[in-house]
Amino acid sequence: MSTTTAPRICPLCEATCGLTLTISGTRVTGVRGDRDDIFSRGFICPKGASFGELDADPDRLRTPLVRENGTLREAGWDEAFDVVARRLPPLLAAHGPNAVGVVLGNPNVHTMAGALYPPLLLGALRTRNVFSASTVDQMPKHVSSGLLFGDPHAIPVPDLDRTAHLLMLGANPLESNGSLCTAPDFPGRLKALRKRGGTLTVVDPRRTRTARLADRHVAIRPGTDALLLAALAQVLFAEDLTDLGDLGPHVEGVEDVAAAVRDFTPEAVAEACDLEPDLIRVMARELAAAPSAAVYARVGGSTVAYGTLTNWLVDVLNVLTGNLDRPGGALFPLSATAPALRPAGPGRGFDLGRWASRVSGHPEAKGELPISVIAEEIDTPGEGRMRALISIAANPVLSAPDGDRLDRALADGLEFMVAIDPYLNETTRHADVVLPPPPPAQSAHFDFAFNNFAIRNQVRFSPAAVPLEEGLMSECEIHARLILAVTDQGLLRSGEAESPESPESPGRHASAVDAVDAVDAVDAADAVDALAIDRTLARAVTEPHSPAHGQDPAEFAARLTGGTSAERRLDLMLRLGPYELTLDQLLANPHGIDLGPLQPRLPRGLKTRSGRVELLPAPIAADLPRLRKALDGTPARLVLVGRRHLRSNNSWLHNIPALNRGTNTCTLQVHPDDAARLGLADGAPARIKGEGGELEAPVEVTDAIRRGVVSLPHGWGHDRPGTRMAVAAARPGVNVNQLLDGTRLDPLSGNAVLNGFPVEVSPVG
Ligand SMILES: Nc1nc2c(c(=O)[nH]1)N[C@H]1C(S)=C(S)[C@@H](COP(=O)(O)OP(=O)(O)OC[C@H]3O[C@@H](n4cnc5c(=O)[nH]c(N)nc54)[C@H](O)[C@@H]3O)O[C@H]1N2
Ligand SMILES: Nc1nc2c(c(=O)[nH]1)N[C@H]1C(S)=C(S)[C@@H](COP(=O)(O)OP(=O)(O)OC[C@H]3O[C@@H](n4cnc5c(=O)[nH]c(N)nc54)[C@H](O)[C@@H]3O)O[C@H]1N2
Ligand code: SF4
Ligand SMILES: [Mo]
Repeated sequence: MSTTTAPRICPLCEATCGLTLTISGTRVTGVRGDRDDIFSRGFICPKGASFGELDADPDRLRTPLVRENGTLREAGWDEAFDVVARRLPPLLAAHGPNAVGVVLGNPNVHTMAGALYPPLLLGALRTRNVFSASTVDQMPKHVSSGLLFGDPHAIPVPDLDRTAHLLMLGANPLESNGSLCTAPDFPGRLKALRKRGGTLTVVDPRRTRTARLADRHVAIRPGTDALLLAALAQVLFAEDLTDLGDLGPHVEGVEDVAAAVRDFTPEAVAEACDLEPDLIRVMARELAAAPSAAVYARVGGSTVAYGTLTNWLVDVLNVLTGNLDRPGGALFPLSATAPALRPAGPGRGFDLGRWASRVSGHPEAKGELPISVIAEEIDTPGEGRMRALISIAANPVLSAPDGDRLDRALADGLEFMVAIDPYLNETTRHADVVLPPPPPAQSAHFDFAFNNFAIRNQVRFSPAAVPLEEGLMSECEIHARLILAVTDQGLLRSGEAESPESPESPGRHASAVDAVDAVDAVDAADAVDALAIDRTLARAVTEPHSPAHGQDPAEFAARLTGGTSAERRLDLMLRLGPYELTLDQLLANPHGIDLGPLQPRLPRGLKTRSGRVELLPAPIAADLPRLRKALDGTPARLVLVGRRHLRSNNSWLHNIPALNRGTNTCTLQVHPDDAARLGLADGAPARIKGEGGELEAPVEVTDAIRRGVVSLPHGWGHDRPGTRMAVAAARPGVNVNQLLDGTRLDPLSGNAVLNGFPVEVSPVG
């Protein structure tokens, strides 16, 4: 058997490391970091190293499943899509577009299919019941950016390699490898920051591996980062330390922010945050004095009660210290597939709450409703009830609050469910049709999403490393055929749709498809992609700042190359992008093309109505009184926070033996003083009670967590029947999200509060 190697970008976290796969025949037999990769330079972590095991997981579905008389059985592809075409369109015809919900999970930002097709699906369906992992993750950042910059996809990232001072809140990149900050070898880059004389401050209720690397660890009380950041801003104003630098002329509302944070003095927030006022002053002065600095917050600053305010304050501080949009500060990446930057000038602005969820009236954000409300939209009777669900790469039974209720709703309340997913898990076991994508080595890869968050502009493409196995279907083809099946191969109505966790998504190029004649099933992707290309080009040729401006669309389309129609869409986006690259150029550079360090770009790209950075947007001002109230509240005695482990990936890598062995990581971390107070012994089981339910988990006594806080990781709870993940089921752990009832949301973004919620803990027995 011949042995070859192939480069492949790792799809398992946001770091997007280049891997070198060793391939024997059609199997991945070895993996190492690609030393020639222009961005990752050989870095690899244990997850990337298990790519081969993941690719060959025997529990991976290799044929579609179709429900018959209550049980799932294997079926052919045509049959599976026929079932969808027979069941879903009549439901929509009878009950209207909102009768179907779409839930898009995290891996959609790690596949080409997940970037290219959901915008088309949503545009065709026109349902308001759109949910994604964004509302258990970074929706507060999108809302903050939408309000500040007019563009929810414009997310500044810390200039990790050049900054002199990094203030990091609620992030643990030594385990997560980074998020909304794509930086292969994040640990090495943090060490390099310190080595060049820079300073790192980590704010986290736990002394994480990242905190241990820092110059200063600030063990804040969970959920109070917005207060700390408001106090930092207050000190900057009070001590006359603000200096907006070159950005000054492009910012409005600075005085309004000064007035808005006036009450949040270090003394006022000290008790709520449980931090010394002097420390807060020192932090503010350091931030102002640093030659360059970046403030950066992630999951612990987002999945909290004041998530949008926290994310807004992060960028307010970057602006006030002159660090937004300058080297060494926080800059906007410019990806090779981003639409060409619009020139400076007033834009359309960003609106929230254009509609609301049916049952609880939660406002939409970025076209999505909170993932926490899926269950109630299914199990609450009445006009407009959700009767069908399309689940793509999502496992909300574990990843969203109150999985038990969602589990029941999926089982009893739906008339039809279809899932695109390689596993039969806690969520997909409820589907009537499961459509499994091929293992990753059989798919081409391009990071449409993460290049928008990369700390260096660069671009890399991996063709499929091994050919598609007999009987499997490419995930692009699956998506395209699903679109045709749910629309009954008929009219795909035109319309804009935004895609989740997928900034600069292809949806903005190819948001709409007009009409599809009945197509031969085999050519579904070709037909859908051809329409997407036509649509995109029809618009691009009329746009003055597009590279296609004034050209003949048919001639432009004829130049596109690529082994598949999805790759031709990629080629189109590259050609229309800011660097005017081509897919051929990417293929000629298998280890990537470096496009240089991040560059300042403002005021270009701003889309606010004023054409400036609007520092105190009205919805933020309206939410600040809620934060002010937190100054006087009595903190809960015990709150829970989450954590991630290097060998995990949300709920779905627990089935890989190499990543799920050794000591149990699904433990409840408790500070020794709390353990003594509550009568908890190391290793003994504890009962944890929250608003949504109770759990039992073994106690891990550790002083790495602050007093008054306990921690349990998420993504566990693999003990439900009817799944097909044997390794995970043998070490199930418990689902931390069962402690929540789904009612705690950040009001502006609809993001679930997953950190800093009250619990009671007691010994078992
Ligand atoms: N190994 C691994 N890597 C992953 C993932 C994974 O599951 N496993 N998931 C991927 C995904 S989807 C994402 S979004 C990223 C997330 O990437 P990160 O945000 O870096 O990851 P977390 O480990 O969730 O870090 C959140 C930190 O916030 C702290 N925290 C909790 N509450 C608060 C609070 O109120 N204030 C402050 N200041 N801190 C708080 C927690 O103790 C924790 O250390 O990781 C990605 N990478
Ligand atoms: N308590 C608590 N809850 C959390 C978090 C937390 O920190 N604390 N973190 C939240 C965050 S940041 C996130 S992003 C969400 C994640 O929430 P989800 O996206 O719902 O959960 P995942 O566990 O990532 O599930 C991914 C699903 O995609 C499937 N999958 C894997 N690869 C592919 C593929 O290539 N194609 C397709 N079609 N499917 C694939 C998997 O089998 C699995 O079913 O969880 C959130 N939940
Ligand atoms: S750090 Fe992330 S991208 Fe890099 S090898 Fe590990 S899982 Fe893959
Ligand atoms: Mo996430």
